[in-house]
Amino acid sequence: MFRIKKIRTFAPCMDQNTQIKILLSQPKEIVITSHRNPDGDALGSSLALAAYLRKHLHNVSIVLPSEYPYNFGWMKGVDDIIIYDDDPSIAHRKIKQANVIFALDYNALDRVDKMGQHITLSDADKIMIDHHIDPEPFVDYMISDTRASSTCELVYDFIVDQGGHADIDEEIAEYLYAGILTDTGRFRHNTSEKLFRIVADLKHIGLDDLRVYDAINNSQYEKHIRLLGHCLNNRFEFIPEYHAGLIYLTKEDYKKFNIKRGDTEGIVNFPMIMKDVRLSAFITEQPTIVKISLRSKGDLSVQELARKYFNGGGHKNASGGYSHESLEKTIKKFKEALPLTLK
Ligand SMILES: [Mn+2]
Repeated sequence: MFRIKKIRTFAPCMDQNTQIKILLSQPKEIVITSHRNPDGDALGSSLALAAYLRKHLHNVSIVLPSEYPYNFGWMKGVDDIIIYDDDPSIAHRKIKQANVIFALDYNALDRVDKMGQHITLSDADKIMIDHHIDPEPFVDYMISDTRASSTCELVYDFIVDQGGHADIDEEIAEYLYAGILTDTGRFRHNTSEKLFRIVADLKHIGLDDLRVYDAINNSQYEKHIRLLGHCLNNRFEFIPEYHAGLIYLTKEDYKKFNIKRGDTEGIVNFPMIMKDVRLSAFITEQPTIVKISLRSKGDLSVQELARKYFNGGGHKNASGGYSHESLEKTIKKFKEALPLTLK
């Protein structure tokens, strides 16, 4: 799947940013891609980068593998995103025509499903901007930093490195903030001094942060509140000896509450509001797999737990994975892994 990098005509000593700058110095056909089940960071980084590149007269399309959650429908330009699941032929054509393809907020082609094969076959120059561990080298240029809170933070850096700080307007600031806000769990993990300086700069530019917060978070419907109540009252387990909280959802729950993509966003964080909880898991029975989301407080890392036991990974305080076993077995496995994680 990995291909040999094209032989470049640029001087070998030229740094990556300068090479990308030269690449983008003429208007190009650009496709921005991000991962399946796009979240605030995938959407925010894609829309921000698209808006920036359009200011430099590039023809930009955003192509995502699957639909975005309802609470991002307010974002300007989100309706113009091409969804591979809905329009595979248009998505394919756009990828085929592209001179430059950006891969945002994902580190491996299996995160974009069938779109991956089109990206592999494309001759376009490929640029990854991402913050997940162990990126696969399917791109020509890799901007990968696992210390970053979000891909939006890295897109901010990218625009600045390209000399485009003056291009960051209120709209771009809003997109970037949406990704930063969601990927840090509303500034509860992966924050840094640098990140707060970026946010301060976005505010200086004219960001209406409270409007973005409301649009994303205070936008739930009655069924979400009922579902949350069900999770906390009937599906929550506290494991005091390991300071762990667990919420799970069965296939029947999905049917009963008519749970759609994005409806369970943030539920993993609720056990964390308990004083005695240091680690939280949200385990859901999906059609073919069982998904697990993990959160932790402070120095306690859930990255290893996700990687070792659940084919996943992520960040110190926010990771995730999946299992091909039953819901019951996955819950059992999680509980058995706790003493090994917390030792
Ligand atoms: Mn992200």
